[in-house]
Amino acid sequence: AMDGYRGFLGLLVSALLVGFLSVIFVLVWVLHYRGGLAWDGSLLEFNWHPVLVVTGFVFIQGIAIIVYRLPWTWKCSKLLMKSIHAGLNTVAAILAIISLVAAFDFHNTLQIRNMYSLHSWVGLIVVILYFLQLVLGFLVFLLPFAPPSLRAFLMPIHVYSGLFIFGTVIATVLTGVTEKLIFSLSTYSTLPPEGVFTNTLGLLVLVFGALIFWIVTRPQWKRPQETNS
Ligand code: ASC
Repeated sequence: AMDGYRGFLGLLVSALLVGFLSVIFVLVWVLHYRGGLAWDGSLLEFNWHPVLVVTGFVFIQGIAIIVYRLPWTWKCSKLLMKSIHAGLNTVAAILAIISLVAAFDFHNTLQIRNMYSLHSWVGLIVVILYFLQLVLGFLVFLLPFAPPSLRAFLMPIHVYSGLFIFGTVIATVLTGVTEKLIFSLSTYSTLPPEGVFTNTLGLLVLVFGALIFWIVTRPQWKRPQETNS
């Protein structure tokens, strides 16, 4: 049991480190290489898009997925843990919406067409799915009205949908980073420092996803089942 706990802590610290580094990397990317941040319809407003996506939709969603796995929370009430899970996902959802506003607002100001790329299609679909998942999870699992039979039926679907959404977000980040580098870095094909740096950001996000996926799929690290929850 102690061994399992150590293994858990090692992976948790690694995930937090890689997630934190991803946020640092996206900030350095936009602040150092892409001119900074502003809310004025320019490219600097667009820069909020990757920052908010990596911070909220990747990092905060990843933590929200594994909150039930933290052993020191197992004595906390299920309702408290569900509230933290829902709360973190709500913060991530709000940041995701603001990130979309930044991208659309920038397009509209510069009269760039919206919703033509695969990145935009998959990205919009995954934000809509995330909101449906959030509202359904709130109604069924957090509010006290749903019968246990409905909860039991929907739980595997909620778990599957959550991991599918998280994986799709990471895939969408990789297409978005690629798009942005091809649009804005004319020397991308010569492997300049910004290309290496931003490719590394993409790898960090992928590794963060791999760590969260590993942690959440270990049956021995699940919160022990309450007899009545
Ligand atoms: C809940 C809750 C659980 C699951 C379970 C579904 O709301 O606290 O542990 O749903 O009842 O089988």
